Amino acid sequence: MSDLIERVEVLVSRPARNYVTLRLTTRDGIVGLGDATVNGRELAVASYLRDHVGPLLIGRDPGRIEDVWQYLYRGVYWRRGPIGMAAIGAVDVALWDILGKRTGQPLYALLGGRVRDRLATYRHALGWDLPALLEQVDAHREAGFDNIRVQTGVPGLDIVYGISSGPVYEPAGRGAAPVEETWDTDSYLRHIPGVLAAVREHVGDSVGLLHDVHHRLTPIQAARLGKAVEPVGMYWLEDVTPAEDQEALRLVRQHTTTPLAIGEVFNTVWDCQQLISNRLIDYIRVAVVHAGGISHLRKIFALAEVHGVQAAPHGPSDVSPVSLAASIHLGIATHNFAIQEYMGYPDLVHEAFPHAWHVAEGHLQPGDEPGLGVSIDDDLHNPEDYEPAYLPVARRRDGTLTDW
Ligand code: KDG
Ligand code: MG
Repeated sequence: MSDLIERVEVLVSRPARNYVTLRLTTRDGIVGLGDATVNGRELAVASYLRDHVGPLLIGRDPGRIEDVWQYLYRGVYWRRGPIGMAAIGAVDVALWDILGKRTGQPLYALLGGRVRDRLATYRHALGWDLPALLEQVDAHREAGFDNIRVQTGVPGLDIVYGISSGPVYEPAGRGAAPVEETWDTDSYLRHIPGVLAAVREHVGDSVGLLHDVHHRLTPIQAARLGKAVEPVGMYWLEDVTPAEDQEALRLVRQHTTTPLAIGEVFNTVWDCQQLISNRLIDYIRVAVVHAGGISHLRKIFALAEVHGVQAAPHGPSDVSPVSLAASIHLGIATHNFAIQEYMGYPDLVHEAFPHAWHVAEGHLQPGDEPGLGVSIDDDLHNPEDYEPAYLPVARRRDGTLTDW
């Protein structure tokens, strides 16, 4: 049969930053793309795809998307986890891309069609101090964005999550080992409510303000923060506690009405089943790339819909334009999809992955090309460019390791 999968390629490349991209080609020349980037563990997922998954795909029917998902998930016995689920996710997205191209339809049409005219997004504003932060907030407002994530420096700390010396933030540092940062929760908790209140005062009521705590607080500290910022009227506080302790959020919830978002490090519906079904969160942040692709995200979002939880996927620069495309198509076709993070990319990344998705009037649009609407410029995906790059680690002032 001419439509079976004939070629499986795993591209590890560095157009400005590391990405792992899966390219499947059918015998009749249809190409499907998937993103398998796991920041700081790129070669592990590349090997998983090349050595264990790729050989199983040759000669398979790309139209059996759900069956391939189940085969790669149930057939492996060692289930879940970021590496395996990113690999499965990449295959799943590539198969949806092939289906779109074979039928000549943009992916959102195959996912049920538009439920909204445009997709809300949020951008990042970062500044060491309040004037620098407000400058970036104003720039996003002027560019038409209504929802802004605000991250700022903490007095006494040299490096803080979400902040960089330049305007573009890249969490992964180049080099053979992670950068070590010092973290001080008390200083952070003393400082951040005042910053968020000052930003609210500056922008007025109509702007959605988001803040990422990056897993750093104990449940009672998170509860205190949630209460302290209630007058600010946050869109959400993200990742207030370490993500694997689902019960922690029950305690936070009992103390505050500030909306809670979590889930960028979750890989399956089973990682967030309790959080969703017990209504302990307001937004689920799972990403196409890290939680098993479009097929699995649809299941997570369906569970969330039943429980009044909204979808708000992760979208930093390490989620490639391929995954972002998948998320935007899903978002335009999913009723309980609230907002898509869009951190933005260096120019070279846009050139390396030419894409139909785009920003229009402060919102995201998927474009109308068949499938994902993303291609690859092979000249910008040179395997020799790959360089080890790790996410930082953090230690408290006494030297104990803490969540980064
Ligand atoms: O690879 C890790 C980053 O993607 C993460 O630190 C970004 O927390 C993040 C966010 O919300 O975008
Ligand atoms: Mg985050």
